[in-house]
Formats: sequence, structure tokens, C-alpha cells
Amino acid sequence: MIEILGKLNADLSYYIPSRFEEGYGLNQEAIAKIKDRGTHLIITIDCGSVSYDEVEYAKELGMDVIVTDHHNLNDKPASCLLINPKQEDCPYPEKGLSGCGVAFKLAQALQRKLPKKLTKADLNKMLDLVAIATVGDIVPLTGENRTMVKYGIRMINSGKRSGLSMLIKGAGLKDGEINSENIAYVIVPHLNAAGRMLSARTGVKLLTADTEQEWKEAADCLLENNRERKRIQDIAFEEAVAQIDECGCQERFLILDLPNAHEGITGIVAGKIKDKYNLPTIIVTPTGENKLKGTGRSIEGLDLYEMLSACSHLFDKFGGHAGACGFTMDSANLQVLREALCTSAESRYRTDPLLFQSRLNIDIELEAEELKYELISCIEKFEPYGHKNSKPIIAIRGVSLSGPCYMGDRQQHVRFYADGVSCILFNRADEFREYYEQGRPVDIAGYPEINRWNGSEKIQFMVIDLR
Ligand SMILES: [Mn+2]
Repeated sequence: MIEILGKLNADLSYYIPSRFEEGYGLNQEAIAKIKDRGTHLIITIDCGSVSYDEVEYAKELGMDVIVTDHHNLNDKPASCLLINPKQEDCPYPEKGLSGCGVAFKLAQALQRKLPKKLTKADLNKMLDLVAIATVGDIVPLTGENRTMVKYGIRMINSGKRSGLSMLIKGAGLKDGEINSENIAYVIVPHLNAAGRMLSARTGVKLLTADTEQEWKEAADCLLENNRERKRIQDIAFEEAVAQIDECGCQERFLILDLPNAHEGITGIVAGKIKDKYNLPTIIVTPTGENKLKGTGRSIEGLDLYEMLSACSHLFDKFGGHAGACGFTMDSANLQVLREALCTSAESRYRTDPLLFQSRLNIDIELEAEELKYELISCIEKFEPYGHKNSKPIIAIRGVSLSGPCYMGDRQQHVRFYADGVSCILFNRADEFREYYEQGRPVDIAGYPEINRWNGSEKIQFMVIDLR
């Protein structure tokens, strides 16, 4: 919006609410500050659609408000120009747009009205940002989102946004060869970590500045900050694992007390612990006097929001959805909450023990000799992969493995052959050692890739699991 409206000579400034002090939505203090800057019109992006009172306040102060958003309307909608495909009477067919995707729709509408001032090329140049935001907002990579991400990745790879290119190179990725996984696991975390640890404005500077000096400063700042984020996140993760190992408990719900963890990373750590143990996980940290802040992540099929709703009397505030929740409460209530959630998870376990078993969804079974270039290039046509459009997982049953070759500084990776197909398994080499050393037939699951190296091309199968 800053770039698009900037082309219309608009007199602009932007405001990003601090996730710690303000939360994500509109708030009165922010609106008052924005008014003091001499603002006449506020356009919100991805800040929710139900800030009725806040929008009324802005109107009282004499400002107009346009809300662009993609969240569910679970309360009284703001009474102003509201652009959100999830509104009941909105005919727009793509309901899964990201917050940025909706802003892009506004940009497209402006371009149609003002074709002399804004060109379609101006819009296309924005698609790199739409791609990053669409992947980062974890909306389905299907329909229009997938199309925008596909062309947005081409825009990223054109290298035209120099600040972004600097970040890409600084993070050790190959400029010009970025895919959706690189966006999800490298680019987004760098931008995201700035909002978690310092200020989201650094990311905006990287993407909108126009001097070499500013790009470099922003890129260096994001790289350094992300290293720091990773460092404290790893410490918190180790602490959490130690806590679980120490208590040796058999609970079906993990509630971990990490008093030293930075609140910007507890959500990520809760997610990693949930993945490691396949159990719903909440991490609590102290906040203010005798108060706790909790962040939870749940496994598929277990609705965390519903479980916390049953304990709502224990919280000062709580919110979220099936997979992720947050709350604040009196420290004194922690023990009661722990017992309630463990009891509830235990009863779910008794009725459905499989719920707590990690599962791998196989899309298709093939024979080893069916892994051909034609098949692989066919599978590539479904890219970019991501949320709700995951890479197809192939199972090959009853293959014998041979020729293991260990790699990595701790020999944690392994290459081997499965009925003549070259395979690679990352990080879990040790876990399956007997499989490739005994030659007994096993089932493998993963996906084929074309390994391009020194001008030659070879098919290799990326193994993600064996049995
Ligand atoms: Mn959003």
C-alpha cells in the first residue's frame, strides 16, 4: 500500500502496532497518535474486521477509515468501508486471501480506476511482497493464492528488490533460485523475528528503502536479530526438553514453565515441542505481578480453543483457534489448569489413542522404477507447495536398501540405494542404521527430486520416513 499509494503522490505514513504493548488490532491510543500526525484517512491491513468501537472513535476524531482484512467476523463488524472476502455478502470467490492479498485487491481496484497513474506493471512488481505475505500468513496455497505466490516467486527471483536480495544472500540462499520453502523457512522468519524481538519497522525499511546504505543496514540488522532469536529459542527449547525428561511424567498435555524465555519465541518453541512429542503443548512465562502468560500449540484433531474454553473461568484473557492459543491468568491458577487439561487430554486418549500418534499421509504408492523424469516434472507443476498444498508424499514398499554412506559433521545424514534408486535421509541417519545395513525389505516414504550438480542431473529420492 505504501508503494502503490506513493505512486499517487499520497502524503503517507505507516503505523505497526507493537505485538507486546498493543496486540494486533486497532486500539484507541494508536488512533489518537495517528490523528496527532495530521492524518485524515486510515487504511488498516490485516488488523481484524471487528474493531467497531475503535473505528467509531477514529470517526469521532474526524478521520475516515478503510478496513482491509481477512479474519473471521466473529463480532460486530467495523462500520466503515470494509473489504474482507469473509463477509457474508461478499461475492469475491477467493475466500482464503492473506491480509496482504486483500490489500493487493485494493491496489488492483485503484489501478483499474486510475490506469494513467498506476500500471499493471506497477501491480506485478508488488507480487514479491504478496508471495512472502501469503506464505507467511499461512493461508492455503491453492486457487488465487497459489497463482499469486507462483508469479511472486518469479518477481523475487528477478532480484529487482535490492534489499530483499541482500537478505537472501546474507541468509545463505541462492539469489534467483528462491522457492516457497525458502520463503517459509528463511525469508519469513527473518522478517517475523524483527517484530518478535525489536521492531517490525526494520522489515519495512528493508523492503521499501531506496539506498544501498539503508538496504545494507536493514539486512544486517535482520540477519543479526534472527541469529539472536535462534540462539535464545534453542536455549528455551533445550530447557523445555530437559523439563520433560526430568519429570518423566506420562501426561498427554505438556504444560511447561519457562520463566526465562523471551515471550517473542515461546510460540515457536511450543510448536517445536508439540512436533517432537506429538502432544498438545503450552508454555507459560511470568508477566507482571503474580500473572502468567501462556502460549499453546495443539496437534491435529485436538481442538485447543475448545479445551481452553472449558477452563475460561481461570483466565483474565484468552483467544485463538483450534491449533494455537494464548492467554493470561493468575499464577495461582496454573495447577488447576494443568490438572484440567491433563485430565481432558487423558480422556481423549482413552477414546482415541491414535490421535496422539504422529502420522504421515501417503498420497500414492509407486514402484522404485516408476520414479522417472516425466513424473517428477509433472509433480513440479503443482508447485509452489505450502499450506493445504503440500508436496505429494510417495511410498515405495518392500525395497531393499544398500550402500549406506554417512555424511555431515556428526554423520547425521545418510545416502543409500533402494532397489537402485539413489536416496538421501537428513538428520535421522542413526535412527534407522539397521535398516540399510541388514538388507531386509523395508517401506520408504518421501518425494523424488532432480539433483543438479556440476552440470549433470540425477534423480534422488528424499526419504522422510522408513519402516
Ligand atoms: Mn493475517
